[in-house]
Amino acid sequence: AACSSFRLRDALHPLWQSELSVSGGTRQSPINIQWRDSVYDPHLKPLKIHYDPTTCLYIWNNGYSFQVEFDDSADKSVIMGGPLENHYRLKQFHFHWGAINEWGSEHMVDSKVYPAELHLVHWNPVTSTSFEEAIMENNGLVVIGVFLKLGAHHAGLQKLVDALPAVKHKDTIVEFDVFDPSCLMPSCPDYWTYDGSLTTPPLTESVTWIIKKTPIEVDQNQLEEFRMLLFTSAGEEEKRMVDNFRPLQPLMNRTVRSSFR
Ligand code: SG7
Ligand code: ZN
Repeated sequence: AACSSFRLRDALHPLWQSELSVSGGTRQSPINIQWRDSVYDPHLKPLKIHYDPTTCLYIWNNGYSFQVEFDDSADKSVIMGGPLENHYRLKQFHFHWGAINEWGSEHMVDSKVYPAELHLVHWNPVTSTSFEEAIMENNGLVVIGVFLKLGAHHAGLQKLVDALPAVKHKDTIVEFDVFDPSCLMPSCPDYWTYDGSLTTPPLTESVTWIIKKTPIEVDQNQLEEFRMLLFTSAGEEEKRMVDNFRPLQPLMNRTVRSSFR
């Protein structure tokens, strides 16, 4: 029931009206990960994350989500290992969430939806000279997805939540230094990986997705603070920033690999 209702709402949502005209590709995201159809790959290495907290720059409301941006001018905050052939630089992270706890994540696992999903966006500095270039390149980007579920208060997330009132309106931006996003990573190393796309325009099929199996826990108040943000600029009629996720896309001819049995 939740499924059919959010499909309808998505089709009506201003964020996605432009998408109705985008023709379908062959490796679009997000997807429903069917646990039993995923294939264990013993060659998948553990993902290594080295984030330098001093590369964190600022937080902004871009009218889709709130986003934390990093200095990516050198190999300071990088990931490697996992399914990757070289290191990738952290550019930004952002979240997708629902108006209520029953939906909000972009990916699903066995049709289970989480109330929110964190995306850490990285680019390949070996095959591209900039993030903008990497967006257009096959496997130019790696996005790590982490599900958020309702549970205990998350102390690491709270530093972010405390900054949100300052970026309530679209196109507002404030400094946000010295933050290590690895505090938002679940301790369990298990993940799924598949070839996909950006989930917002330009929807380019340039993303290696790494979806962590285990969610992190956040409390109700923290999710409510996400829902206080606005899609709209100061002076406009207020529209709450909620339901900023793309609907599921067909798996087509793809295999989801797992790092775990
Ligand atoms: C959000 O998701 C923003 C976008 C991001 C997009 O709308 O974070 O970032 C910027 C720079 O506007 O697009 C190219 C890019 O990172 C899609 O990212 S996602 O596929 O991980 N959801
Ligand atoms: Zn995203």
